Amino acid sequence: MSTANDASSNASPSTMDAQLGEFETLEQFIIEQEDRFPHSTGSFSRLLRDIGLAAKIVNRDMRKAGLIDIYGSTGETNVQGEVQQKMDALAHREFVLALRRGGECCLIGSEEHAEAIPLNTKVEGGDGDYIVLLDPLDGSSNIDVCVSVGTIFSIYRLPDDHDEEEPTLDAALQPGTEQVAAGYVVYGSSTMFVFTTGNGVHGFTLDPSIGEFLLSHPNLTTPDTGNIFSINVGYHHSFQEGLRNYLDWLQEFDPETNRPVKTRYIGSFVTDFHRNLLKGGIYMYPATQGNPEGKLRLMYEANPMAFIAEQAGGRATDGHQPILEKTPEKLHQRTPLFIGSDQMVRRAEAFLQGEPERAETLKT
Ligand code: P6P
Repeated sequence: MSTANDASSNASPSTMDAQLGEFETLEQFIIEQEDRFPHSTGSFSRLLRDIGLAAKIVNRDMRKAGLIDIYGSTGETNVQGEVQQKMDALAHREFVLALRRGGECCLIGSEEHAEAIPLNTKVEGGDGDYIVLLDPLDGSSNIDVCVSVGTIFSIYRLPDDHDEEEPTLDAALQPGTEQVAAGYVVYGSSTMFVFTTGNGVHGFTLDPSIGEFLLSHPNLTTPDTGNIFSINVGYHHSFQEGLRNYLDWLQEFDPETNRPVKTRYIGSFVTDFHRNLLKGGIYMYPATQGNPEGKLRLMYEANPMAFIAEQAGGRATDGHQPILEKTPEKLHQRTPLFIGSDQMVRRAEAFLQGEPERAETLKT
């Protein structure tokens, strides 16, 4: 089975379209993986199918953003107090519809909805064993200026001691280590679906000509170090001293240790994360004056991306503890986030904890 990476570089565009049987579809891959997924009854495969369907619909509408009325804001503010973009509301609606119709999800937590959304899955004859937490469209303020954005999702099992017919929020408030799957969709120069179930990270590229996500990046791993750091340096005045020292270290001139390190920050977490995952790098959103707990949300941004980062050989921390081990208390709680290449995140931690000398044995 080839992947896009194997495709001949001199192939003409017409032959670059998938030939039947040349690539593995997302659905085929998930079904193949089923025997590696505990308690698999096909329900999980159908759940990922539902998420993939919603992503294709969001992708379709996003690619026409300048032609249909989805630029700009709805005039509402979401539970975060942020102006809701029209595309935020559309994406939220598509994912809720797909999950409700699919019947495998019993509870949704969404950035775009203050409360958890129970689905009467059991009552309507579905399996409904899964909980999905999601940021339907991260970075949506970038849509009006044609900058890549993304969807992030996290999947948990409904705990056995919870009412299947009336699941409540506390069933969703599980530490990141309990995730059964996590993934993101990046709507960029191409549209990719990247996910893990704890057996490595796998990337699928959408072939719009057949409407299928095709396996293009099997067993994705991230370099253990890199030469990119992503942070909004505009908040430098409010960074803690250890972080300022780390940023100064990254920008010192020392060719022997591959410094200065480049900065790349486009204000779209999924896109910054995806680039750093493939090339090596670190994304940081620390506590700031405006966001004293950090800006990124634990349950549907930090946790799913931390699961992916760790499965790809990277690392994710709040500066003091692994993201996945944090005990959640609220659906929309925020956390400081340092995520990416293992050696870069470890060095950041050493500086943040006031022990920069601890980093001397680390790769740059
Ligand atoms: P700032 C988008 O709103 C987002 O949640 C992330 O996608 C992005 O990395 C960050 O916020 C940008 O925030 O404060 O740098 O504009």
